[in-house]
Amino acid sequence: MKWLIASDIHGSAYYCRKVIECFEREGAERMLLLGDVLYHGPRNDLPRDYLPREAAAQLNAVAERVLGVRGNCDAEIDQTVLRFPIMADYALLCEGGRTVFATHGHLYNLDCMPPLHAGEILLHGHTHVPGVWVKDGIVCLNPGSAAIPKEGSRHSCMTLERGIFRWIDLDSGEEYDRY
Ligand SMILES: [Mn+2]
Repeated sequence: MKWLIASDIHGSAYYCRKVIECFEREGAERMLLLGDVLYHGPRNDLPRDYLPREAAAQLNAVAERVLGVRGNCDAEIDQTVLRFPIMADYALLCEGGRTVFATHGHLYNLDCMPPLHAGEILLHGHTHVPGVWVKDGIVCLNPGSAAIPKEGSRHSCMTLERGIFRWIDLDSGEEYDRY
């Protein structure tokens, strides 16, 4: 099973389209969105082509293959326009024999770890900075932000297949890191 993992689209129709193009190009079976899907949020500048209704329509066109968790910018009203679930604080995947705890990152993160065990994976967005961190043997992975990357990072998403995570640059479509 191949996953496309993206976070923090924040209503950018331009980068939402890039995520879906990456999803199709990579041949992933499911898309996992780690929250902050439609609303830009009061702390962010507007992303490129900030058109939440258009982003919702793009995602709804592939909704039967999309799963989501709730970000701190996702409200009940956002769920009413999206045809896939986004209101849960976390989702658990078992992939390649490993437990993956997928969440937005404002509730669970390196400083507030969920009850995982060494070798398991905490997957979150929220910081808009891609990367890998390890704490007490738990691997914490961040795909970065599709629309509003921070700290000089790229417009980014990730794939997961057979235990391998690959970071993809959404502008070039190229892999730029893996774990
Ligand atoms: Mn965000």
